[in-house]
Amino acid sequence: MEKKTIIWIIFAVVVIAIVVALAITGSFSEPTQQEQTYKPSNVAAPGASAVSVEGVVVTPEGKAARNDVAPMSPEAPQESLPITDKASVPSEAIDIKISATGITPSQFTVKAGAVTHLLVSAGDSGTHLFMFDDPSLSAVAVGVGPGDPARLITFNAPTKKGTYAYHCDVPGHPGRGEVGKMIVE
Ligand SMILES: [Cu+2]
Repeated sequence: MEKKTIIWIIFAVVVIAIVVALAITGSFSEPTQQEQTYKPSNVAAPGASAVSVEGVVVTPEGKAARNDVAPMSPEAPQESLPITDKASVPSEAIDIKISATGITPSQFTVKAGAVTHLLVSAGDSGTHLFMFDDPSLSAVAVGVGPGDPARLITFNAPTKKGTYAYHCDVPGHPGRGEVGKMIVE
């Protein structure tokens, strides 16, 4: 073998070793962050997930809630009990109404990572299911039936800026305009 070839092989092995070492340390440091516990501080509405003083939406165990799990699973941000008295809802909550004519607002803007409250209700006598298109927000979903009072869900907006589309997941409903987008800036 040529000397040059051997040098290249050694170089490649060293690079691979560094990449593997970085990957291992990365995967070991991540769970530690996930395991961090927070002290629940505020609850926007009974039944909804609490928010810590640091502005992290937490599970009852004080772990950071996850937006990318199945809706209503223990790690997910929880939706509130039906809200009959809207006076108690935080003024910054985004009031989302879903009906056969569409979702209002069809667009809203939030700050990256910020605590976000969505107050979801049906604007007609239909059944609707608010959810985001992106799997990274799969846990942030709220179902409302005919005549149901509004429900509130509190979650941390994505830290990644961009546009996150939402829709009503009842078959046929997106086609009649039950869609919209959340802009994270
Ligand atoms: Cu719908």
